[in-house]
Amino acid sequence: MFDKVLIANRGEIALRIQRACKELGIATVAVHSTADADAMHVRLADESVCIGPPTSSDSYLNIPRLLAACEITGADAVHPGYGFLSENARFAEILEEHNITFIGPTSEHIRIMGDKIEAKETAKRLGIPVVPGSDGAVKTETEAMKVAKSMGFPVLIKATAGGGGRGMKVATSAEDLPMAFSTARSEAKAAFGNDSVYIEKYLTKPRHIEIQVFGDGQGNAVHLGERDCSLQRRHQKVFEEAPSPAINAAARARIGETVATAMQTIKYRGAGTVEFLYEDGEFYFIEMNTRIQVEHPVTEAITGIDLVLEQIRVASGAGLSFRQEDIQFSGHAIECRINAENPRTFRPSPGQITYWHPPGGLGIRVDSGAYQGYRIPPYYDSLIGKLIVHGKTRNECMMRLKRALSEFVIDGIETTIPLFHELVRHPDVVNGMYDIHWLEKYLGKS
Ligand code: MV4
Repeated sequence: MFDKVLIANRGEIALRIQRACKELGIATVAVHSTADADAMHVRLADESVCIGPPTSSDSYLNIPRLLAACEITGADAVHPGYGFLSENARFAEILEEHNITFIGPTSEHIRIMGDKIEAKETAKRLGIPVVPGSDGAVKTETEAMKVAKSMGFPVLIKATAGGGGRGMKVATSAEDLPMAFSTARSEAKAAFGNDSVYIEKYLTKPRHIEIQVFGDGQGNAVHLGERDCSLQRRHQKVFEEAPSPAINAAARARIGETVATAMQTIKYRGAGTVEFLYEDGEFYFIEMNTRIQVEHPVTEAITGIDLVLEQIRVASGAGLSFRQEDIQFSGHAIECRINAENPRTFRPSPGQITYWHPPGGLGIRVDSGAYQGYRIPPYYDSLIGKLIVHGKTRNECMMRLKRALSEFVIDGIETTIPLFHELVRHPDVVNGMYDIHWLEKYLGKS
């Protein structure tokens, strides 16, 4: 096992990773920007290194500075968390070149999944169902028109280097296509420095359902069920739950086994998430994330497995501590992302938390780096905490969530808590009847 892990991240996930390290008896190194000197992840770490100014590119994204922090502290592994350098294949490669373990998949798997065409081709070859679409990149408008007409409108033009919803354009009809195609290309070029695009049949009312996977890098791999993350705004997830209200045990086992088998074939290592759109009873692969995700605690709640601890174990070569048949799904879990934002406009609301009272009691978990008196800096994402609630049934989980939300007090800044009070009372949310467009429609109406 590692002696010392450097955590190349901030906020609640840095704390989450520290907790796993502590339980494994591993010393922790926090890195931070000057804006995060008072952050909880710095206070609780065994050691800390200031790596630069607030701007992420000069601190949390700065590879030379992170390497220097590893060298100074003698860390033998790095956990990247989510965001920042977590899906940077070059970072993983550089660490390995310096004999520091990257706690994550191989740089090659990160690279493949970062290229959305390669990811989709890989998925298809492995027997994972994919969205009908072009065979790879589409280079000309003529070709785009041919592909679109053969599968029928509407179609969606996606950036090969995109992901997470950036660089997509819908074409409703043949008249729309030339404009959508050229806009998609120029936006892709501007955003990613790469104008490669591909085309898919546009699914109009899907749910976003993702499968959590785990591999040991030796050909053993399992699935840990799904999370339904359909409630999103501008590609930011807001509310996630497991299991999905839309699928049954048979559908779960079928897609889960397909994905687990695929991960065995490629000898995937560590935690991964395979994202699907789910419409009319069918799953369609869209992308794979090669990192731990924000919403991983809902899977932890229903499986009892510590996913971050397992990432560290696997990276150290200890292997998976469970087999597929050991995984039992129990009850229902929901996560609400508490952002420092106005709950209607979503305008960020950085500043000092003058009062902080998190909820407690059976089935409640709060993952947060915030505390009373903490000043939320304006430089990073506005996630200040996650409320994760577990219950025996979805109904018990919802009742418990309402209760927990009513206990949660955060003063001094605006938060998204009032939005959750509304959502847990809306019949469509109560009944699990929502798709990926539901939340934006709701916010537009109210
Ligand atoms: C789609 C789609 C409909 N049809 N692909 C957006 C994020 C990126 N991961 C893929 N996305 C979508 N791909 C086809 N063929 C609709 C979306 C989409 C979406 C997906 C998941 C969650 C929220 C979304 C919001 C808008 C669009």
